[in-house]
Amino acid sequence: MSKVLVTGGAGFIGSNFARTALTETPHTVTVLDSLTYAGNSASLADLDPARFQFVRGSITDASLVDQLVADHDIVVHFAAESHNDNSLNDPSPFIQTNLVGTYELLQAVRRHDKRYHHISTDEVYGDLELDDPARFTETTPYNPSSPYSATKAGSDLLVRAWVRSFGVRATISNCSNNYGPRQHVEKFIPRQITNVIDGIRPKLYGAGANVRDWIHVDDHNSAVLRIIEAGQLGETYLIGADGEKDNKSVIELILTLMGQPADAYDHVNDRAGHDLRYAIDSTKLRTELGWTPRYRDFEAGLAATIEWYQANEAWWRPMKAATEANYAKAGQ
Ligand code: NAD
Ligand code: TDX
Repeated sequence: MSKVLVTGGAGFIGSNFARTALTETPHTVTVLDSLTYAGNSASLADLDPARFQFVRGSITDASLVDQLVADHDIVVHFAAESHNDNSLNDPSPFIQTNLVGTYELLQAVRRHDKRYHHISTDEVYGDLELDDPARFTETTPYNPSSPYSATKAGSDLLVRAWVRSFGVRATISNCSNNYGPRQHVEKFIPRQITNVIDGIRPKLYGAGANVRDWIHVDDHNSAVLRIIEAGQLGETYLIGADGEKDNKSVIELILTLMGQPADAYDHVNDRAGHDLRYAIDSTKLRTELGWTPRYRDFEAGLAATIEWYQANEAWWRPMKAATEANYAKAGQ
C-alpha cells in the first residue's frame, strides 16, 4: 500500500485516475488541485473518504508542495493547463503551471527522494503528414507547435534533466487524445455532444481532415498504473490504442449516434498552427510491460460517453455557456 499524491486530480484524466486507483489498488489517494476553470470537485464527490482526501492548492506553491510530497510515497503529476486554444489566447498560465509547477514538484521529490511519474502528451513530437506511414515512438525528436505543447515538452525535459543530474526516481508517459466521462466541454468530443443536446450545430475546425489517435481515459490510466508498478526508472513510455480517426468522421459519428443527420454541423475558423496528425506506436509499453487496452471499439466507447453526458447534465451545465461564449469570440 502506498500513499499517492495526484496533482490535477479534479480534472478529466486525474479524477478518473483517482477513481481507478481506489478501485484497483490498495493505495490511498490525495488530490492536490487548485480548481481552475477546468477543475471540478463534483468529479470526486463520491470517493471513499477513508482512503481519499482533497487538498485545494497550486503546484506552484513551493511550501505546500514540499509538505505534501514529504508525506506521500509517490507523486503522479497530471496538473496542467491543457487546452491548445486557450494557450493561443493567453500563454501565461501555461508557463506558470506547466513549467514552474513541474519545477516545484521536481525540487520536492528530489529533496525527499520520492518516486515521481510525469503525465505528458504526444503533442511534444509535433505532427505527422496524413499519408506518412510513420508513427511517434520514444525516440522521435521533440518538435512542439503550440504554446501548450511547448510547455509540456519543456516540462518533460526538466524531468529528464532531474533524473540525469540529481538521480530523481522518475518515469514519463506521453499519451494520445483521451475521451470518456468527466472531460471539460471545451474539448472536441464533449463540446459536440453537449452542443447536440442543446440544439447547437457541432463545430468543425477547417475541413476536418486533421487526425487524432483516440484512447479511452481508463486505458490511459491502466497504462499509468502499470508504469508505476513495473516501469524502469528514467524511461519514457508512449501510451496509445491504435485509434486514429479524422475529425470530420468523429463529428459525423457523434451526430449519427445521437440520431441527427451526419452533415448537420458547421465549418468554423481553423486553429492557428493546427497540428495535422498524431499517431502513437505503443510497442515498448506493450512488449516490455505487457499492457493492452481494454476499449478496442471506438464507436461503443463513444456511445457510452454520449450516454454519460446525457445522464450527467448537472456536471457540465455550469461550464457550457461561458465556454461557447469564448468560442464565439474566436469565430469558432
Ligand atoms: P484538465 O484540464 O481536464 O485538468 C487539469 C487539472 O489541473 C484541473 O483540475 C485544474 O484545476 C488543475 N490545475 C491546473 N493548474 C493547476 C495548478 N497550478 N495547481 C494545481 N492544479 C492545477 O486536463 P486533462 O485533460 O485531465 O489532462 C491532464 C494531464 O494529461 C495534463 O498534464 C495533460 O497535458 C495530459 N494529457 C492530456 C490528454 C488529453 O487528451 N486530455 C492527452 C495526453 C496527455
Ligand atoms: O470545436 C472543436 N472543433 C474541432 O474541430 C474543437 C474544440 C476542436 N476541434 C479539433 C481540433 C483538434 O484537431 O478537434 C481536434 C481535437 O481538439 P481538442 O479536443 O482541443 O484536442 P487537441 O488539441 O488534439 O489536444 C488534446 O489531446 C492532447 C488535449 O486537449 C491535450 O491536453 C492533449 O495533450
